[in-house]
Amino acid sequence: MDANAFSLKGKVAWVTGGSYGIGFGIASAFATMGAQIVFNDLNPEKAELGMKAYKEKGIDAFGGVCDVTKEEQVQEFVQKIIDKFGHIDILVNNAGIIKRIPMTEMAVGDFRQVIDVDLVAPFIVSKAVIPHMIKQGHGKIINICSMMSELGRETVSAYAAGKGGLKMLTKNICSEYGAYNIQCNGIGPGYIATPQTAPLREKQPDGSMHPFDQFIRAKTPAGRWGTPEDLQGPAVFLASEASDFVNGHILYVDGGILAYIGKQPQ
Ligand code: NAP
Ligand code: GCO
Repeated sequence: MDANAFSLKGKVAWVTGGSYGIGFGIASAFATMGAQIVFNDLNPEKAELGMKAYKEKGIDAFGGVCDVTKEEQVQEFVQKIIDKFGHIDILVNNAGIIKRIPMTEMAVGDFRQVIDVDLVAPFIVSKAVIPHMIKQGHGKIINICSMMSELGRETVSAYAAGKGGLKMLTKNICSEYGAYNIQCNGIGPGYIATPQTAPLREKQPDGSMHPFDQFIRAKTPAGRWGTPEDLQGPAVFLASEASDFVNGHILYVDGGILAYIGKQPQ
């Protein structure tokens, strides 16, 4: 095996929604492996904060504001990347939202907004980037799926539908563009400690653990929440030449949740 199989030297990697959280963790690992980082955020202040955070880690990232649900903004942002760097080698469709509302109480607009960000946006962004990957003869797309690409739970109907759809979009991009040396895979994180899951980990008024916190620790053989750092190795693998014959695969990085019935009550 080539000793540089995991290197990302000379690659341009766009991580959508990469100002913090999982996206920032993955982008930081890509930078360590030599990639030029590009990221966007919906919110100018957060994009600013992201720039600062990358700088503090010594990463010269190219960042900007782009709403990934808006096709025109995405096309303009892709053109900015091509004008600046000439190519986009790696795309991570990371930007995502969740709304935890019982389905029968959920407004259609809320359902649509989650689907827009978690499923339609990866379609929009991939559709804008793939022609450039075809032209250059290679490309890596990594879609950030979820446990909810495989499992349901109360209050997350829109998110599960979006992430389930994202799993199949991943397989379809593999099917349609694998012939152009484009590999499209997913990463399915388990429960990761980021702002998105902060409400599920909040200490109770009496100082005890959030019931969901206890639940997840019992459902995870590792007995802990994951961190963005836990996703870095798998992401580098799927972004590098080491995975050139891996396509349409969802790599679950979940500490064993999907394999485990859950800790029996003591
Ligand atoms: P997060 O902390 O909520 O960060 C999400 C990022 O996406 C933020 O930077 C957010 O920007 C950005 N974003 C949202 N809507 C956007 C839009 N329309 N255009 C551009 N950027 C947008 O989430 P996270 O926990 O890091 O999760 C990242 C991804 O992993 C998501 O797809 C999530 O569904 C998935 N995931 C998370 C977990 C977990 O346990 N945390 C597990 C499995 C999968 P703003 O801050 O400006 O809103
Ligand atoms: C939830 C959580 C999960 C995680 C993640 C699990 O409310 O159940 O937010 O959805 O974000 O997707 O893989």
